[in-house]
Amino acid sequence: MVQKKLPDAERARIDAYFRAANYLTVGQIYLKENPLLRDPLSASHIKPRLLGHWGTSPGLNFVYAHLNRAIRARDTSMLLLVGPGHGGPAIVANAYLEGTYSEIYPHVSRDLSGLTALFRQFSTPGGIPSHVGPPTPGSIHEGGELGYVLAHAFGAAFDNPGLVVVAVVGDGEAETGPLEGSWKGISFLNPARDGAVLPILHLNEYKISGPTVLGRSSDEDVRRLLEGHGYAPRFVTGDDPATMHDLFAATLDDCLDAIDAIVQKARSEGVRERPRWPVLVMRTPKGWTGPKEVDGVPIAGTFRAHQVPLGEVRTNPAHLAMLESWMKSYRPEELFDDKGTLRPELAALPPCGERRMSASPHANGGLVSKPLVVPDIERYAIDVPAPGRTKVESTRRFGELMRDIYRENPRSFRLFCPDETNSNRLGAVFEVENRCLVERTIPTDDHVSPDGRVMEVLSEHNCEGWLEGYVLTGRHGVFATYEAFALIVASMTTQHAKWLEASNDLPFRAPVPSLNILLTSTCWRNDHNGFSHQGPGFMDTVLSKKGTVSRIYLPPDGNCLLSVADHCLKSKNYVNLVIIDKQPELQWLDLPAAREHCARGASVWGFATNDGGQAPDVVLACAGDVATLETMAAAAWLRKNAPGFRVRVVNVVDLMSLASPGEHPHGMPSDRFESLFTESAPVVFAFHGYAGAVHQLLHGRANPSRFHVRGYREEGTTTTPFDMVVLNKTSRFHLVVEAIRRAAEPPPNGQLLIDECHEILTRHTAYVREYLEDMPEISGFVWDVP
Ligand SMILES: Cc1ncc(C[n+]2csc(CCOP(=O)(O)OP(=O)(O)O)c2C)c(N)n1
Ligand SMILES: [Mg+2]
Repeated sequence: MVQKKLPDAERARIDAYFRAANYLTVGQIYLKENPLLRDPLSASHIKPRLLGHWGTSPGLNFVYAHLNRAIRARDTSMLLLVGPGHGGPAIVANAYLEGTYSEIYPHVSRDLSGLTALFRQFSTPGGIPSHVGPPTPGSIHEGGELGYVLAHAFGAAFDNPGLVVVAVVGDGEAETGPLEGSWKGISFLNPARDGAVLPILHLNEYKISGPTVLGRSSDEDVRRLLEGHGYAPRFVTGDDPATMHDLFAATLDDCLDAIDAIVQKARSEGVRERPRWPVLVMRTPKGWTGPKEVDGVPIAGTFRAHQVPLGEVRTNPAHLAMLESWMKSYRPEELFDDKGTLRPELAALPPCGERRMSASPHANGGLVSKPLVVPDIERYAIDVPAPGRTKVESTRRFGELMRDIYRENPRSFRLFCPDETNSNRLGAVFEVENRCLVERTIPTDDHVSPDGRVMEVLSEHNCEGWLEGYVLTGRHGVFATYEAFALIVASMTTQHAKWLEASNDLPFRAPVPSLNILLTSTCWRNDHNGFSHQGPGFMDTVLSKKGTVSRIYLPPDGNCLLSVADHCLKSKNYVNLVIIDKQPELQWLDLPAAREHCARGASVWGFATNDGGQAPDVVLACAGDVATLETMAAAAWLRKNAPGFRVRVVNVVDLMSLASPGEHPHGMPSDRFESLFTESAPVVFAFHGYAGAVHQLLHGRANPSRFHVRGYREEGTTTTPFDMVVLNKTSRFHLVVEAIRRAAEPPPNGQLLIDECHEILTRHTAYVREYLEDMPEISGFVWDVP
């Protein structure tokens, strides 16, 4: 049991600071003027709409004041991530008290007019949102969608050896799947080369209107749970601020001492086993220091404190009086001087400069980011002497590129993957890096070490969250995952995209490296698996995000993948989604042609086109590697069987190039769009994902009803590659039939060809069921058109 006491003067100062933060929190929620209550409070001072969360805020203010003390005492570089990000006014209050807020937003000055602006802007139109978010200095974590705070904290700590990342976890948040899974981060945190993560589990006993599991669990059960996760918990419980200041300060010191000891040991002796990292469990009442009872109903310490405890202050004089006395209970006259400026003895409590958590450069990762060194992709280029003749596993070359990126950027690049690095043909990275695991390893393990930087954890939430934390603090990485299971983190990616969208409007936020997601093991070629592994829907999530941040690439082959990867890895502030399968596939373009094609986003493949530069009878368009293969096979079949039929092949690698320029910055202007797709020719479009995505993008283009899109339509099982495209009516023969049917002038033998296609499809179905593999003329297809 820790018993150390703070000196009286220091305790009083911390308490005053805590009161100041609480005062500013309440003021933000309620007031639009009269910030220091120098006039008697009246209904006209109150905002018409009261929007915000009080309940979690005093706990956050308490933690913040104590972290400040510890930072000063120890000269620690600390980052604070707030899981219950709905406590936005608390974190804004602290950034204001530290001066950072006024440095970034000069109109929110450290005086009466600034206080008025601070209060007025909160949760109001044209102001700031109610949650911690991009506008909040010092934050990399919004905490709007609960569950990711620990994953982000570990991502921020990786390769950041001087940093302590404190992560406040709400007890409601602790009920989420992602949070429960993210305690495992310590099994991947190497104290010799990484920073530390100190979770503060805040048991205020409630979520919105009901109790929490851990809030109602005994200390003993909570202790056992956290010990089972590998931590050494310390408890701080109480509701009397004076006692709590002593207890919390001593316990925090104890935690930070434990972290120092772990780090020092690891750095002098090496890492032999997973350390037992501290975790601080804090039990304080929800809505601590706020109204105890309103209209005979208990508030503080209950779920009713979650949002706005006094709802009728504009209309109910009793409520108004309660608000006034509540705010005055913090004794603002002792905290702010005549001008409305924080008194100097309190302004001296937080650390200075970049040690202020609200001014940490790590929370504005673009400031500390160094450009990624990407070797010349020429080294990995696939030799393509003629298109469509040789098969190569495209992702293997990307793995080789990443191997050398690891070499060139040993402390600022990581690959995150749910244990599919090898299966996704990215295994070249193991030539230079091991899998990271800070647990027992045994001789039969393959490339596993506490020093490894290939982050394999079977949790898409952790992979995504770690990468988000890593890039938001300025480093670089890739998340590679099975296409179908990317949907598990569709919501996280959405939140990250929103973060970037909002950051784009904030000049103080320096651009951060992009979030790169590689989807492989795609729906079309999930050979070992089946229907459950066939789902291209993640693309639709990224498609719906703003053009300023979202990018989707469907490289048709390995050299295009290299070109796209080179671009994505060097880019900033985007969510880059790259989709390509890992299986051996025909290669179409040599590297110079691939570079040119990718730069254009979409182009006519002249070698596959026989329209002689004139209006074609049909355009065969494609996006995605398997879609490209089927399209090319359809073009070849038509060239052989209907030589006079003029076919143009258009390949789309940058999906967003299909959009109108007003919708997406990559959108092609109409003249270029029409130079590819013509104004009126029918277009048969073979697509990697669900057809609706292409239709959505084509909205506003000339004559969009001439586009006939074939894509994945929820048909599938464990079957042959060609059977998959047949089941989804996207096979080369389906494309041929569609082309002939849609053409204004079909070939003279059109009906015969259609009959023949149906006959081949019937034969295919019988063949695969009898021989359990694709017909040789299908699997052996190569581009042999003269
Ligand atoms: C994933 C997710 N589900 C639901 C919500 C709605 N929500 C907002 S706050 C809250 C309660 C949070 O409880 P807790 O984490 O204990 O925070 P605190 O008690 O400190 O407010 C909920 C359920 C959310 N923000 N995110
Ligand atoms: Mg709670």
